[in-house]
Amino acid sequence: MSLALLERYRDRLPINPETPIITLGEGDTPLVRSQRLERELSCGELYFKLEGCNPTGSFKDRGMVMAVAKALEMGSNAIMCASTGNTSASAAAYGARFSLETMVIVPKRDVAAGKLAQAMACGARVVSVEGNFDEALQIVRALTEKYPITLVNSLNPFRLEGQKTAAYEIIDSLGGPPDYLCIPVGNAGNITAYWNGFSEYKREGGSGVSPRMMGFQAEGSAPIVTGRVVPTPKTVASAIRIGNPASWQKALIARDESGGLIDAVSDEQILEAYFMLAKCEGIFGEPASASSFAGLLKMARAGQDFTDKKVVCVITGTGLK
Ligand code: AN7
Repeated sequence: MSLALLERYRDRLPINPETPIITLGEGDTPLVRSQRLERELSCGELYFKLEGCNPTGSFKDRGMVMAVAKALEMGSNAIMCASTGNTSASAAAYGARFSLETMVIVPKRDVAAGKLAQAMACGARVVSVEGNFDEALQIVRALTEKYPITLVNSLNPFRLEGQKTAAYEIIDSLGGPPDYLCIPVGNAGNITAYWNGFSEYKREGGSGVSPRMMGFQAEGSAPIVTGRVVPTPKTVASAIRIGNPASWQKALIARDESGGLIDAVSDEQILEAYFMLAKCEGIFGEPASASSFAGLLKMARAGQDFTDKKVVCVITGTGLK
């Protein structure tokens, strides 16, 4: 049996003797080297971090286990989040397992049925609201300020602390950080968390280099790229259909400190990448996840040279939902 994520990275996480070391088997996900796409893109080394292998099928479990451990430590008995789907599935699973009442607020339209099924099967109270994710998050913020319920969206700092463990796993697998990290951007919590992980490693003297953080939003939901809130975000990648990211400013810091970029990819580019990953590599992630590879493809086609570079694309969630 491998150690629980919270145990393995205990020294780097906000864990004290009162924090329960809980687990549902999250983390320790595969970092798989490309068989074909790295040649097609003339990329030195290309890897995919398969976060869909987490217990509820997405990277959210890394942050949720930390946030729920802290909620338990503080004696909370209820958790709540707004979600485009995966966060609600994760909150519901950890809530069920660790006896917390779980409430999730989701947009009425276009949340993947499999994600809602997970939340309902785990006994969460699911409320759909007329409106999009950003409006659902406003409701959750207001309710958790007023009532003794722990907010488990990535505004909860413990979520980002847990999620940074993925950066450490990549460093451990490669023996150091990659040159580029390509990652989907929705609420921008994950890009922030990875950057925190890589920067902490560097500060501790781990390595002189840190990866350029390459974040990708969907064209119809690209507020960070355009610099404007998107009132009615649109994209086939429902997980990242977010018009006003909670970690917007932190994502800009990650981009600028790392010498990276945050760009947009179209729905056609996302779907092309989604099928290429499946057909060429046997990797079936959800459309939002494919935006990381879609972004890399876009850069390579625009002539950016990756011949002696190590690139990691984060595949944030399974395609099975
Ligand atoms: C598969 O579940 O926001 O930039 O409410 O499910 O950290 O928001 C999901 C986001 C990427 C974007 N890939 O990550 C939610 C939610 C998948 C996702 C993202 C999400 P962030």
